[in-house]
Amino acid sequence: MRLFALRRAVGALATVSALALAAACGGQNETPAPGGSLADGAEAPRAYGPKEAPAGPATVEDARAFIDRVEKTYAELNEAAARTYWVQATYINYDTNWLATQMSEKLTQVAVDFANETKRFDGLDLPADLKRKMDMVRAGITLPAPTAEGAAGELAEITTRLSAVYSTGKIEFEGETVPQDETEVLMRTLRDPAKLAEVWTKWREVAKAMKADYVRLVEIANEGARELGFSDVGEMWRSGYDMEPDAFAEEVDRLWGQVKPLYDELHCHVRAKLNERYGDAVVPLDQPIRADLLGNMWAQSWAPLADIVAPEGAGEPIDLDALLVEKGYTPEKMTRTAEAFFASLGFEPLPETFWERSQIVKPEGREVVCHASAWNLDDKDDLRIKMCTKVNAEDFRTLHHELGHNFYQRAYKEQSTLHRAGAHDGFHEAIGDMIALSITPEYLKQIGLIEEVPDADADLGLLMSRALDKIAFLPFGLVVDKWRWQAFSGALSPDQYNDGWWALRTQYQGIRPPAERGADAFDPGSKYHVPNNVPYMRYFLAHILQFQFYKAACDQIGWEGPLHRCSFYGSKEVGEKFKAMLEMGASRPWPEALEAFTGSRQMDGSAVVEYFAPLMDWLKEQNADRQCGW
Ligand code: X8Z
Ligand code: ZN
Repeated sequence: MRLFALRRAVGALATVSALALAAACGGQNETPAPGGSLADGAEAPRAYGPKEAPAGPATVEDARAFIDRVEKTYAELNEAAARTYWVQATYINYDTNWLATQMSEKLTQVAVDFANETKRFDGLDLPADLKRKMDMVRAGITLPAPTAEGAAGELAEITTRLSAVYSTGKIEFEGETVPQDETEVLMRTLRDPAKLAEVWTKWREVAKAMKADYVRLVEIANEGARELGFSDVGEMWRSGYDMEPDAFAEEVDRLWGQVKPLYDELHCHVRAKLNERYGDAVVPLDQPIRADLLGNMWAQSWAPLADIVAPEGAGEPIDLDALLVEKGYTPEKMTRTAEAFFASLGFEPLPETFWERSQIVKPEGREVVCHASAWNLDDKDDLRIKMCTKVNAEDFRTLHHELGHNFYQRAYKEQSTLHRAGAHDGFHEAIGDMIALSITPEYLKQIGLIEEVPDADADLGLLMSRALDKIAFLPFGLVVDKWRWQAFSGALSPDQYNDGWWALRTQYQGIRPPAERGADAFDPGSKYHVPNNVPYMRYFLAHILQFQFYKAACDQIGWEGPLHRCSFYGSKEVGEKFKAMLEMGASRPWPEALEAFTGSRQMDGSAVVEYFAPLMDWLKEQNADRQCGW
């Protein structure tokens, strides 16, 4: 659910930047509420709205007083909102949906009122810091509503409904009712193309019901964006990066250009190996790859294909899935292991309440949002994750990802309310992933998961596994919001939504649906972040940044070997510098935060290229006689 949101927040949904704090990652989340009576939907949300404008032109002092009021309001609202959304996400039912809808409506109204009030200060020559906060208040709402009576309420109902449809969606497969999170397991483990197509297609039946709501959501939120002076919601989303929105769109294309050659080689090799396995009829060599064959519901990570595409003679790849099971890891032990990595860098351990209050495994007997998220419910120390953890390598990495959000949230808690967020949202998504890049064989030996570090011959296998996860993701990370930007701008009309989605999927990822999609399909809705309104370009940026951070950390420890073998586990020196960047939160433009840790003010894909260089050489040899492309 989530509703509106201000965007700088951490991952997830909504809220005002400021508000945003509570949850990271996708969750429903975050945000604040008016003290008390959550259940009283009729209660005057406008109490938090604009005050009467004072007579005469606004002054810098007025602007400062306004921002103080905004920050104070959000600080108050955050906790009740976060607790409301937490309860709803961990126990979805009629009443918690009702509560979340009320909260969402109020928060949207508050945020939109404040955003509109910033117009009083247009044209004033404000100090840079105040100007930046003013921009955050104006542009930081993920889904604004127009001020018209009833609009925020309608939007809140829609977003709550979309979110619930996704998280409670189920399919019938081989006589069983399969919930959303288990459909993901089927896509990872099945190897029969007919069954894969069945699960893939049935999950997308669930999304069809979202289309009408989504069309209306776009209309309402665009109207809200226009009242605030943006051309549409997509432009608002692109304006949260300390640069012009058009420059941001060019920036992501520049970064994609740096890494695309790697994706093209990987695609070519994977298609050839799938062709060997499934034959020409299922995997023709001159066409995009069938999306359901790639080991993931959305073809966003292909890691489960490691055994099919592994370089021959590169030694047995480390099977982390099997090792975790063999060594008796539980979801809690996996979480404690991830925490221990952060502790090894000098971060304080997580509070006891984290262990008491988190949802680490899926509870029995009630509906929950399984998609992983990380929360700070009181903007102080009430840190939690919400996952439906299974004992496997993917969830082990996701636990590091989520704890990265939690440690970031705690690091910037002393900042002023509007600055309690990532330097930009891609930073927030990159922190835990950067740590997880240090899960090298050497590290696995240090923590007792393996006895012997495989020799260098095994490196190609390791790099292939990583590429199936990280390189395969890159174009997907671009496509989700390229599609939403087009939907919000009107470049795609509602009757073109699905074809436009597949045009982008084919153009960037080189994939196609297993069969023709019907006119009523709404395939973007099959991905959590669309019905939950979590902007997605942050993950593309994070997949670039995490390698940039990782390389900087490896430089700091004086690592001289191949980049992919570096682990900075245990380095207090890296920890100190990393903490310094995290503590900045959103207090400075992001290039300053990046510079503080890496020495560079530019996002840069060259660390990705360096990391995968040995694999790139190998892929080029493999592909030399193949016809690549689609
Ligand atoms: O949504 C997430 C996190 C929460 S912020 C689990 N991720 C994206 C996804 O699952 O699609 C992490 C990687 C990309
Ligand atoms: Zn995240």
